[in-house]
Amino acid sequence: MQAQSKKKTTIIGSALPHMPWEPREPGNNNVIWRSTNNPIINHDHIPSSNSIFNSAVVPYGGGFAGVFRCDSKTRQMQLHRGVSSDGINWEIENERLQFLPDPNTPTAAEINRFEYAYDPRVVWIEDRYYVTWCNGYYGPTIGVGYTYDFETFYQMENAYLPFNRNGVLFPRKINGKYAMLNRPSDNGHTPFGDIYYSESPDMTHWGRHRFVMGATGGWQSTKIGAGPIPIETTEGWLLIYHGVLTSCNGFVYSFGAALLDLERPWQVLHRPEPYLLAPQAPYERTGDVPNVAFPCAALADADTGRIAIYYGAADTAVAVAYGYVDEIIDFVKSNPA
Ligand code: BMA
Repeated sequence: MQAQSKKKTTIIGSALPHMPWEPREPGNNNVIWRSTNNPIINHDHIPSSNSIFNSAVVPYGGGFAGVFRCDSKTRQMQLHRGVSSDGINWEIENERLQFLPDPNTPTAAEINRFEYAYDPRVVWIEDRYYVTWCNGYYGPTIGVGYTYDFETFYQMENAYLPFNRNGVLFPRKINGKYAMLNRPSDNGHTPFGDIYYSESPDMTHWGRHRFVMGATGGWQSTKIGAGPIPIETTEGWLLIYHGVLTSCNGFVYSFGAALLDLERPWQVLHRPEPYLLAPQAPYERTGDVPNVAFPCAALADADTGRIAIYYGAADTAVAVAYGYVDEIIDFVKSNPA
């Protein structure tokens, strides 16, 4: 493995020279490595929070913006907005964000009510930032909304019937349709779960569902779910996803990577057996839910191939890990499933 050097560039996207970054420490031979600032957001970062974890960030303006999962001191699961100049130090609003009904969706007001909201993803598509999240509507399903400015957020129709989690949009239309990975589930802690692909002409009606990949063995033997927005590369969509195993003490959440076909993303090109990161740091092992590393966002610099993965640690705090896209792709390709 190459140390900290720029290799071939494979990300199809924009340069992001100001993204957060720390070089791999000498002697660390892992494909990705943790920030020395972890956890970058602690559980009590805002006065109202019990915990802040599985959260989504994107480049915005000259800096970054995000939608954060902040569980309140009543243990309500909520979304909060935040901004940062460096991607590490965040100003998160103390009050939860409240979606307005999308004025372009005539029926949006009918479902614009708050039950709970968690595990957001955010992506820029065409002209706005779309937010998807696990939305309480008689059980968990995928909420869909958007914002132009991270101040006003509009809520559209839910994408699916309950129960579904981990709705993750692709950053562009595929074959002329919006595309979303998702994970049908149950109303509880779901002892199963495979990743599916769905498409939509209008961000409202979702269909033509395709199986992408399922739970297999080891760290991903119980269930899997898409993590950050897939990263487009010349080798395919780089999908970072979480995998869960069931130990005698409960679920253990790690994350790994796979490559999906660019125009038919339900076709898996490569999927290695080993994980990229398992909960082994103290802040991943200990917290409100021990042994959880749950990625929801990634920043990528197309110029240098650097990637920063944002993940929730032990359902308590937000952490970051770094890597090079080319090394991650080499890892994905050289470890056949
Ligand atoms: C999942 C979701 C995640 C959470 C994980 C571990 O079902 O609720 O938000 O991080 O469980 O508790």
